[in-house]
Amino acid sequence: MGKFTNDYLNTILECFSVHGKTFQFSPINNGFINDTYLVLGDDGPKYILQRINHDVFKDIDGLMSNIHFALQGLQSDDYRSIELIPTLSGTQYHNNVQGYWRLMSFINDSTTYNTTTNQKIAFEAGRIIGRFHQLLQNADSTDYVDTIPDFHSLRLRKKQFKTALSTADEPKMKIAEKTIEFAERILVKLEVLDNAELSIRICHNDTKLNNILFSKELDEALCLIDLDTLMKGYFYYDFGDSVRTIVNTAPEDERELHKITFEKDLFNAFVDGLASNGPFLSKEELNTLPLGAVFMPFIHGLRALTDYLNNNIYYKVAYENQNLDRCLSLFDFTQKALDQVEYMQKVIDKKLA
Ligand code: GN1
Ligand code: MG
Repeated sequence: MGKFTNDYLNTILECFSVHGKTFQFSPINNGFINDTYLVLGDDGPKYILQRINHDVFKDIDGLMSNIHFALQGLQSDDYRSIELIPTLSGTQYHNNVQGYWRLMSFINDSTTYNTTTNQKIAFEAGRIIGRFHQLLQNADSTDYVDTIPDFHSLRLRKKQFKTALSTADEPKMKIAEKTIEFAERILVKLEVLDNAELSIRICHNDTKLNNILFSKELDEALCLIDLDTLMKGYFYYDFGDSVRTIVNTAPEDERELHKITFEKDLFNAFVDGLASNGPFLSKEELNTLPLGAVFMPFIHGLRALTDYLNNNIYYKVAYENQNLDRCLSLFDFTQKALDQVEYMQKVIDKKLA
């Protein structure tokens, strides 16, 4: 059942405008930050209940207001809308001693995938991410709060990594020696991205494949979920985070590194999906995408490595070395993406220019 009992969670639901008396709760355990429950009524899933991680998200009002603005912009016949269910007093979340709770509508007959080998899924993922960006491209960026400032800033992540290096236990440093060397090398290679002149967009910032909702029956992408990190950013963030989880058929903590692959067919299908929205990216943005696909697995790997060195203070871990395993896997894909930078640029120029 997880941390909270059914009875306790039912008392939380009583604070929201919902019909029905008692519900069953089934934890959804694939996130690393929030506590998430599927809320089941008599006739199946009804809502998604989440306790927002306040250690990570300090500005809950800013976060909820970002989501609120984005949901207003993400209105279109070809984009499924998610509803925030207000509390009985009309607020967007409920706060009690256990934290900050919010409730969202569940979209029937939908599903998510952690990985895929299916080109249709890769195409659909590209299509919906492009659509998300088109729908938000005229958003007023001053409406949006930087809820985690510098979330994908390499400068910040490098600084945090260096601090972790200076405080980590010797045995951990020894185990991760080669990995730390790899990190130092890639950090230098990615500096060029900092110099690109790019437009600021409202980004999702966590576009891994399992944050895309698909229709169960037809495998059509419906919308993006998990809007917590929705903030200003560059398109290559969302591009790179998708590539790392769509083009690689192994999960992000895969320990058998030979299973980690850069699947060209899936990459092409994903880019075709983006392109199916018509052109919306500038030449400068297109030029950053291949390195973006190196950048995103790298920055996640670096954050996991930093957290491993810090004794797992940020991510929820299922076992002691999970952060290191995630890092090794993410760095392995980083290298595989780096080997394909020229190839990616060719495909992008052909399909997206
Ligand atoms: C975290 O918990 P989840 O899966 O939504 C993290 C993302 C990472 C992801 C795992 C706020 O998100 O950046 O992509 O783990 N979110 C935050 O790779 O740190
Ligand atoms: Mg997330």
